Amino acid sequence: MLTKENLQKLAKEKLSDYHLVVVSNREPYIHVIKEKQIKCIKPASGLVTALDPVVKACSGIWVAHGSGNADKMVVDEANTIVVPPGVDKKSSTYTLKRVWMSKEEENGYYYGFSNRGLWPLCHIAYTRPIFQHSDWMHYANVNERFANAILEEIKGKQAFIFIQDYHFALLPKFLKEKRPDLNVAQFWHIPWPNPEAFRICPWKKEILEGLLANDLLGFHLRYFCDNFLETIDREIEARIDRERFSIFKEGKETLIRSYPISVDFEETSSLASSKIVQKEMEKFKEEFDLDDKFVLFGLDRLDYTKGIPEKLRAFDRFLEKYPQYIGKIVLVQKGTLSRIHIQEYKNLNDEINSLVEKLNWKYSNNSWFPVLLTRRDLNYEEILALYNLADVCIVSSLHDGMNLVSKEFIASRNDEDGILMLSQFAGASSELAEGSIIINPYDTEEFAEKIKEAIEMPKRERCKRIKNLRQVVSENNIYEWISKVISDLADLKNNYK
Ligand code: GDG
Repeated sequence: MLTKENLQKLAKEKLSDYHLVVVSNREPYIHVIKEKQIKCIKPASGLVTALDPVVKACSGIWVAHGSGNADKMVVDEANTIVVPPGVDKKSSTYTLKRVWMSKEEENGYYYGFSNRGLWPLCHIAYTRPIFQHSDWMHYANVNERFANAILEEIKGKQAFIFIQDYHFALLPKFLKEKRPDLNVAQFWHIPWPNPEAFRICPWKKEILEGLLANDLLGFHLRYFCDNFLETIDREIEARIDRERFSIFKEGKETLIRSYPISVDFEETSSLASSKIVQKEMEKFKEEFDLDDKFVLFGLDRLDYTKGIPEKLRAFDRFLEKYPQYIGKIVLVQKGTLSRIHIQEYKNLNDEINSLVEKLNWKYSNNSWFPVLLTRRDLNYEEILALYNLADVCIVSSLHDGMNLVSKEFIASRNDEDGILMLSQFAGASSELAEGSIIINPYDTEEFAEKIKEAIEMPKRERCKRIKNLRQVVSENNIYEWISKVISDLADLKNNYK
């Protein structure tokens, strides 16, 4: 099993004479004003967990949108700050460079083209993408601004640029136009759809050409890589080399590879056994009155791709069919509010509220309610506590690049108990099918039956399943993910020499 320490060594060896630059929309450290003081927050994110130690080991640079309300107050004239704050060893710090944008730009680039356009385009969840010319213009401008910020920071030196996600489809091209010698890789964290779905995008050619400026382009699954190759085949003039799994456009090669992302298994597992998590479990048990009840648990951003209404409908059907469970089971659903400026997300929020209200009205008796929906911010310890209180963790995504919740749940269950119900449309199902209960969230009847199967499964069978799953996740942890990307990047560097 690859550890954080091995990974740091590997990154240092392989990337030593190059600057490592990570680019993402969200920053790894955010400065905010709280109680009249400037505080630095490290957002809970799998990506930050994985990349932070690597960027530290290489004393690299991280370029991201400065979104905190105190971000501007702490940077120097180049808009940079050394992070994490308060650490003075050079080998344990890196430079965070912040890129600014106005509300209007953020609305066009982030809420607009990225999340009203590309997000629904890439997820087959039957939410129609909205393409607006002004959003596209902001998207292109912001991508160019990121390119300029990166070039300014590396100052003509050799560098590996590792770009995260769909917010930056044009960035590789802007970089390569000015610095063709840079090594540029990008990881697309969401699905790549089939060519039929992708072809409606008015700027499809620009997006594909932007992405083909990468030397390496990664997706979670081989299936998404296949879709990407098919899309290229249909939409632009380029040669596809199916043996090398790469694309040649005007003599330039882009390797297409799959790297299934994961979690920090060891850290999650050891934190899950800590006293603080035990305490949180006791608190939740009391607050939610969970003793002697079957607990179903869901943790999702409130996003229409996550299948939350489908989960509620299946639970409704389950209670309808099996009333003997009334009063003996609860569904605890944590829903993190997300992208709430977008109308579809507001509608989803309303739909979920009304479904929960309907279910609770229909089945409640005395002080028991079947659904406990909470939106309050939870820290990771609280999340681990809820994973450990769950008899069943339900991931019912309609379409999901990977889904880290499923892997975190598995990593947290040191007691080797608990069932994962996993949508066949989550990328994670390609690794975790054996051991979890696979569902089709669109099939309410079958979903309801599988809830019954899950809660009635004998303990021996449950243990056998989760043991297998823990083996899979511990072997393919987050450090494996990033080390594979780094090794492939380093091979590219050798090709360039
Ligand atoms: C995208 C792709 C892909 C949630 N609520 C709280 C909280 N979380 C954390 C979870 C988990 C993460 O958020 C959610 O990750 P997912 O992978 O499930 O989903 P997306 O946000 O849609 O991520 C996805 C991922 O990128 C990585 O490539 O797997 O397919 O859509 O880590 O624990 N964390 C805390 N409080 C909360 O209330 N601390």
